[in-house]
Amino acid sequence: MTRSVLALLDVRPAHTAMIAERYDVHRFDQIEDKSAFLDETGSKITAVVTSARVGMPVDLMDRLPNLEVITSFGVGYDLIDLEACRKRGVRVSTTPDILTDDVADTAIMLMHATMRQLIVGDDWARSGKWVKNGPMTLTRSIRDKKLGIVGLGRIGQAIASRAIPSGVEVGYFGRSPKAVDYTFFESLSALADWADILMLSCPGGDATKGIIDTQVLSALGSSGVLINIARGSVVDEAALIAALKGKVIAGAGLDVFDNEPNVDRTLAGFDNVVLYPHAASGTVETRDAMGQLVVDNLNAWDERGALITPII
Ligand code: 8YV
Repeated sequence: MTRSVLALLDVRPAHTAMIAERYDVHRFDQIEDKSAFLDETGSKITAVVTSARVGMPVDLMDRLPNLEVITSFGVGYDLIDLEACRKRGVRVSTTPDILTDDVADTAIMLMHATMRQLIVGDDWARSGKWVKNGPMTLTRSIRDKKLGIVGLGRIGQAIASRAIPSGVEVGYFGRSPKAVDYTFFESLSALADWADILMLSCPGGDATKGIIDTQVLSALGSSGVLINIARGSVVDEAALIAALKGKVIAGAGLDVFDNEPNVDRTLAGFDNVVLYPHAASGTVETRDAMGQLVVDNLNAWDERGALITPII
């Protein structure tokens, strides 16, 4: 009996095609009358393919009484209710590790671009301001600065190892101290007060929602910059905008936002903010590897009831 798979999106065309070759795939994002589809076919679905940004709505899971597994494209699982999955005996896989390098590279890129005002400099050279106004304003070196990392997981540690050769000192805040040579801070405010650059690489979800607030931004201070490659939900975006308006902090480099893809227009108006469209893992090489790992997890479940990279 061919397994029926519900794909909530096209993770990668080639990999969706691979899944369709082996399974009876239904592209939920392309079905007009979703409720009628679920009435008729919901009980046949035993696997779901989704992504970090689409997640798995619990009300949809309720319409899939025989769901066994969710294979997600991406490392974040803040949009998958793991407790609801556990209660239903549903297993979950993600695609960790293979995107760590590109995400860490993006974090370093945003850090340099923000500290050295790359976007301002590009405009200065491209627009003729250099001719009209002379040299661009001096920027800040990252050498000898303090990099405070919020969330020293795989990506956070990859960021640290990339930054140290550039002459930064690393400190971090997280659930607990790790066996690393970096300074652990007992509180986020203490880390922000110490840091020149506050780097967000923690998971999204309820536990980290809005933890970067007015108090933390004030602690980071007027020469401090914020870099976010975690989730938009981690930052109180209204507080960030107020801090940028009031020059409470010096700038920000952001890959993730509150209401993606609709970036707040005020945020987009600051020339000391570098914006990137949640593309930290967005390379052909990494997204192909992520797509393949989604396929491999699904096939492993189908063949032997096991997952390669399980979360639960
Ligand atoms: C997504 C991400 O994977 O992996 C994550 O958690 O946030 C991104 O890399 C990508 O945008 C596909 O949803």
